Amino acid sequence: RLSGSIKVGVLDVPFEKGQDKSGVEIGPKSIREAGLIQKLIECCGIKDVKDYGEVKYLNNCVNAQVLNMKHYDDVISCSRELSDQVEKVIRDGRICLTLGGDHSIGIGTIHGHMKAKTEDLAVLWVDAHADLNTNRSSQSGNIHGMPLAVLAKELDYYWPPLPGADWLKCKLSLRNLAYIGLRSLDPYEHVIMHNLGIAHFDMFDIQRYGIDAVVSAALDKMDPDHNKPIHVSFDIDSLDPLEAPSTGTPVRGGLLLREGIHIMTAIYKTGRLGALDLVEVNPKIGNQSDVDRTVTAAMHIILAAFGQNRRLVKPESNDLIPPN
Ligand code: 4U7
Ligand code: MN
Ligand code: MN
Ligand code: MN
Repeated sequence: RLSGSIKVGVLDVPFEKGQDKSGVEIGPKSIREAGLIQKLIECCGIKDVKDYGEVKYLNNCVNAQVLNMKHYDDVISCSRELSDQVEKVIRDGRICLTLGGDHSIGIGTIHGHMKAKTEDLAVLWVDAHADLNTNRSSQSGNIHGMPLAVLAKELDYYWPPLPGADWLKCKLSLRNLAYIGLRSLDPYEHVIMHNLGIAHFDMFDIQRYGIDAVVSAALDKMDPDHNKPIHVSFDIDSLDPLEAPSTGTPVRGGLLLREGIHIMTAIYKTGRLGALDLVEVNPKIGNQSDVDRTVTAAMHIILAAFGQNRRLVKPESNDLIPPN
């Protein structure tokens, strides 16, 4: 089994300040309590899972403010610490699994991954949203809608000076980015996406071509030579709200869990997954059954990324005789 030799490091980021709703900070705890680490061992056959615990940060730029970026000082302080932690996990020879928290944490995880390996990462962003707003295009001021614009080399020029962000040195080339699951873009995000030619596969593409063809095409676009380390940032709101209701910005008409699992299985099979973020699970939204459904969906997504096999395989022995 391939996954036997994989080493994993798990990092919690109970961070909520990239958006307005309370509860997303307990997302990591809810996924852990559903048995994450044990399942990685039992369902994926991973022998080496190391728990790196919670990312804690000090707000070390309390006075820093940027127009239309809510809680900028907290986001930038947390991102910096997270970037260092992710770098450490990957330098330890592990695939870094980061549990959010809201999607502003993508700034820190991708930056840390680039520091540990190379700026030439392939990034797959699975989301209902593009998270490509700058402070000027954003209609909400919520930074969880901005992480890719913060990281993008090609958008550097659109930003005012960002105080306390001198550490943010690595930048992502948007040619290395592909989206799956998009269905709610702000007008300016769609303009940028088309002007810069960013690879994106929306729900229409999935319906028309099927999820298997869409993941292959996404992999080809973001990594034509199939040799880059892969970073997957999975926003649980990419799934249909019937599959994952407990999230802050649900959009109907989304991915089936089955499709989400297929994406992650395809990524696993590349053997090049370097880091996975699972974000935006909010256990304070909906009733207990909504929360359970959302958390188990997140679990299936994670386990597929680490090699859980859901195919029916031929039993090894014929000894089992059906009961009369
Ligand atoms: B998420 C939004 F306006 N685009 O910028 C914004 F629609 O990480 C939503 O993908 C962002 O969940 C959603 O606030 C951020 C809005
Ligand atoms: Mn997102
Ligand atoms: Mn989203
Ligand atoms: Mn388009």
